[in-house]
Amino acid sequence: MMVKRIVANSVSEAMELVKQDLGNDAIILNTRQIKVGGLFGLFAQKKVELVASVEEHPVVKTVQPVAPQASSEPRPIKPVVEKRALSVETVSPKIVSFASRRLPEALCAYEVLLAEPALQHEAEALYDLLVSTYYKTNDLDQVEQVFAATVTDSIRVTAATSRFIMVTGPTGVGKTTTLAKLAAYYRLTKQQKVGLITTDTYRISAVEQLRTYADIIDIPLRVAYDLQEFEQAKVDLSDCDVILIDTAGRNFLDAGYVEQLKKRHDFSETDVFLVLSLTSKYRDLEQIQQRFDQVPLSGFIFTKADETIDLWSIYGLTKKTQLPLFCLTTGQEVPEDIIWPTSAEVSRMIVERGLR
Ligand SMILES: Nc1nc2c(ncn2[C@@H]2O[C@H](COP(=O)(O)OP(=O)(O)OP(=O)(O)O)[C@@H](O)[C@H]2O)c(=O)[nH]1
Ligand SMILES: [Mg+2]
Repeated sequence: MMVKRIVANSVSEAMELVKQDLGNDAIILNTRQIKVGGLFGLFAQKKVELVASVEEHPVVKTVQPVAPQASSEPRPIKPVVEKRALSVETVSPKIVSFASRRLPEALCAYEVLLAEPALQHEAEALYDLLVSTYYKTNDLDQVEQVFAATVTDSIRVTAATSRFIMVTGPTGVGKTTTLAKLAAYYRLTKQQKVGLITTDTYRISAVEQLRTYADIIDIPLRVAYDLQEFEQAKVDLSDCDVILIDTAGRNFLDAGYVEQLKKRHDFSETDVFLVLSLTSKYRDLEQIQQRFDQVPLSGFIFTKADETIDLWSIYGLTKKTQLPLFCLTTGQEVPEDIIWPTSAEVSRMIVERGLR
């Protein structure tokens, strides 16, 4: 491997020199800003030092037939191997690898991000974006901005537009707690008439948990043990502006139940949000999303953002499913630990947490 150190006025100028000297196959091992010249640290010029390498392949030259010499013995024709001069300092290269490709060392903070399971389908495109932006601008702040803007473009957010809001999702992710936060938001902040229905009657404590919140917020709660009672509960709450429905995750994994529910409830007037915990592994979340896809989903609620620094599942799942984000929950406190970020805000959270 031939390694070369180049000092130039800018990264783009250095890149051009690398291309000229080592060709298009050269790999950038390291870049850094250096100061050249000056006296006692004064008047030094800012330069860019770039270290690049290329695999050394012998260059085989076509050899012209040699005219026969005076001697009678014919000379064997040998290929001439031209060795390229190694007019460089030997350096110990710092390589940041991403799969078979390398990121410039200045971008090493992104290496962890690109290895994220939630980014696996996008990693190559994001890699190209990072490297080209870095070499174009030589400015890490701009790289971060362009990266965040790409993430922003992929995340849609939505407001709930229907009178019925139903939460579904696996056990223990925070469905009931989130529903209580939503109830408080619509009742106290938006001053709307709110009703609660729970169809999660598998555990006594589940009903009691919601009843406690309903009492504190001072809103009516109906408990529906079957689909008939569910229909009656809707009639009872017909004067409410918003009706929030808690469910038991297991019901939505039962195809028979979902078929019956679809016959008795008009989903076109319901926003169904899949509640997922950000503490779960991305691959598990992908599977859960597919299993809960039996009713038309309006979007995601992601919970427990306070318990992880890794928010990439939001990006991965919203991009993959094209479903929007409704809200994020950030702690156990009802009603305060819930936010409705814009696409830009949530992408900033994702990128900043990933890079710090
Ligand atoms: N740290 C943290 N904990 C949360 C958050 N949301 C809910 N929890 C906690 O998660 C636990 C489960 O919350 P629940 O609301 O009962 O979850 P669920 O999905 O209704 O659970 P099941 O009804 O049993 O399926 C409780 O201890 C909540 O306080 C959150 O945003 N952050
Ligand atoms: Mg619950």
